[in-house]
Amino acid sequence: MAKPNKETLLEWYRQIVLIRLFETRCDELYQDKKITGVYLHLYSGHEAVGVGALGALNPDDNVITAYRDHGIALARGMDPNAIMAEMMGKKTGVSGGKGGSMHLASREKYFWGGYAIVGGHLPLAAGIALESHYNDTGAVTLSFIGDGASNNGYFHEALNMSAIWDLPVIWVIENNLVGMGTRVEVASGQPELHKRAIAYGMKDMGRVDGQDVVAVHECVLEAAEYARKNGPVLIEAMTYRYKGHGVSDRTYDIRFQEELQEYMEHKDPIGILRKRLVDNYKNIEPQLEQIEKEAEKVVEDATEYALSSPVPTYEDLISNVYVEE
Ligand SMILES: Cc1ncc(C[n+]2csc(CCOP(=O)(O)OP(=O)(O)O)c2C)c(N)n1
Repeated sequence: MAKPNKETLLEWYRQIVLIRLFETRCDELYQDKKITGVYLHLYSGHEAVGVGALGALNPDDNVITAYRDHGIALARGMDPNAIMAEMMGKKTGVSGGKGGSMHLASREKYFWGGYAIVGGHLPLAAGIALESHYNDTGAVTLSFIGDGASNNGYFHEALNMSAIWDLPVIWVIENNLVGMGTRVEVASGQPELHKRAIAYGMKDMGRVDGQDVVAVHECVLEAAEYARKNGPVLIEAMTYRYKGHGVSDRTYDIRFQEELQEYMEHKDPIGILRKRLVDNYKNIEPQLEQIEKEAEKVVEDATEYALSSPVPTYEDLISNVYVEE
């Protein structure tokens, strides 16, 4: 398997830094009440999973996830301005301001959302893959799954169906060790979640280091090749959440202080990729700093765009709700 070249690594660096800065800004905007709602689920800490996995797909492969979806939308190449506008419920948002942070989606990018019901998107992933299989399009569907979501009924039904029908799905469990506040070993009889694959008779790709974008990319490339030809695979990407379940959980950093510090200092996706770039390419620091500066500007521009965008009108409220005859 060819190793990613310098340009690819720099592109991944750009995406990972952009996601981190975007999420940090969202957190601030929530505290300032510019983004409202009960929840806002940040992807900080998980970036290498989304970027590495989506980098292994074709543009017309399908992607679906749960509510921790901002980083996935950015990694799929959706417009940061329209994503930020959606956060603020503005008319210019990706879902016209009617979805909010948990319902980002893009038909053009084959990104089908953004779902709030834990595990509710998993049967949808199986359905999307059934369409590709039935019409022989050659596309795969990649579905992200929380470790907590792997314990609900949708997971069982969707994975089982994908196996009996040989559907081209890559199931990626993002194991960040907690579902809201419950540790995975307390919630799951078998805490090595990839082993669930055995129960469904599908290919078990094992655990991958979800903090290392290169490792994730390599694993998903292999998974995609397999799934396109043979049917579903299950991957468990080991990752870590840097913030509370949602931004309203402000004591998470204190409750998980030691573990969090360990990840931020030694297993940070930005730190790991930065070190790889610095170790392999001479005098690359100025380029990395330039990327960081540009990402800051993208986030600031997106914030300005969203703040100055109009809110939806009454007509917008009832559009795309009823079939027009
Ligand atoms: C069916 C359902 N049950 C409960 C909830 C409340 N809830 C939202 S997120 C969550 C935890 C899910 O954790 P996990 O799947 O590990 O994803 P993570 O938040 O770690 O990304 C729960 C219980 C919900 N939204 N839907």
